[in-house]
Amino acid sequence: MKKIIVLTLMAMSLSLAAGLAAGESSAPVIISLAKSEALTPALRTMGLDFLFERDGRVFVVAAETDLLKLERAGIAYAVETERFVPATPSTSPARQAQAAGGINGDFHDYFEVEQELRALESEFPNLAALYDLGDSLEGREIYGLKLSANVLSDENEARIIFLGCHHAREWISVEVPLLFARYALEHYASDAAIKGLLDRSEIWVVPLTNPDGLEYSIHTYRYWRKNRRDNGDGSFGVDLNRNYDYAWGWDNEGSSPDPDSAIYRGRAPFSEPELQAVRDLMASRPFQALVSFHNYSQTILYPWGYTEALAPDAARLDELAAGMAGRIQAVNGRAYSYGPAGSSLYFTNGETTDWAYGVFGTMAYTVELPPQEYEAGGFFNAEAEIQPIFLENLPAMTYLIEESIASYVPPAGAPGSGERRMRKPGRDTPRIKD
Ligand code: 0X9
Ligand code: ZN
Repeated sequence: MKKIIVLTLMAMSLSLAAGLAAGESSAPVIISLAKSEALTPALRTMGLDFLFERDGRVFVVAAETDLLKLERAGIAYAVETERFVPATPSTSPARQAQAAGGINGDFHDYFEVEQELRALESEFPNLAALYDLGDSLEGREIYGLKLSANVLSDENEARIIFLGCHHAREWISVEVPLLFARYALEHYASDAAIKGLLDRSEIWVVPLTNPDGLEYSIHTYRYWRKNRRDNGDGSFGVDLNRNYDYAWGWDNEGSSPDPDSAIYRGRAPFSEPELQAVRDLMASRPFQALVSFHNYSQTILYPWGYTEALAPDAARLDELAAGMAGRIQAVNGRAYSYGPAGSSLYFTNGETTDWAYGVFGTMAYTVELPPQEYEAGGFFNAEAEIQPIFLENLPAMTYLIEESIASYVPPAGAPGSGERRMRKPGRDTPRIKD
């Protein structure tokens, strides 16, 4: 568990910028500040967008307003932007020009995610069912693909959910859950272990939680993080990983009340329709485990994120995280750190895993995918890395499903009694019918 302490140096990918669009303030810059005991408390209250620490300096993404705050406080900084050109762009210029997949290359955009999910449902009608969980602000669907043997009947089974892309620029976080769905379905017939999982559990894959943001990141501003809420003051976006209703707005360090901030928490918990969709699904049936994929930093984090206090189930959460990290490392040799989120570089409040664990007791994880460091590409994963990153996460995902099945205690009166028969995701979440 103490591994997480090492994470004070990790390249946490909190955000590179809130992004820039017409009507918004000028482009943010990357700055560095000398780290000192005396300075840390002052910096912590400024709601800064931390990137990482290196050689005694803290690197931060700063908007004009942040620079003013620092200047007023008499804190010296150095502008470092030019040192940070993405090392491994997701697509080469030549690839961009010709890519059949468009400027996003092998990464899926909203339309491609939709096509793939529909294809999976029609190829595997007994194992996959597609649900429309709700609409985004701009009217795109939030899709959930349910994977299970006898998928059309509600069985009393352990349940796990894999979520992707709360943050728009974290393209790889779409790919891992999406590729998992195809892998599980294609291997059901030939791989007894996969068959065993789908026979005894229900796996929900929601690869694209923030479709408006992803489209904006692909077509307008690669570093966009939030959704596309018009905040009405010239700024856009709510951080979907700060808008859940658990410890929402706990302090101004773990999230920001400032609409222009990259970690803006929104006007109220669950103000954002993308998260209402996740909330309604999770409230409709119990989930034993959850993984929300992000990048970057090669880290597995578990509650709490809003405080350094340990969660009641910290020992078990840590044991499962260790199990996942070990299985990941065994594949490509890449080490993922793990530990309680609040002991990492920064706090978060109103965040996914705190909510899932705090409200439902779900064993909930944030998996920050590669790379480990900003200089190794940050949010830009090479297309050639998509498969290796998926394949290294696969045994961690199957392990968590297996553990969820093993520790599942069916509720009284079930199975088959009908007393706990699950309902469909609800009135506003009809099953998709072509
Ligand atoms: O800040 C976030 O929402 C997550 N990192 S990211 O760079 N992908 O934005 C981390 C959430 C986990 N919680 C804490 N680190 N406290
Ligand atoms: Zn993220």
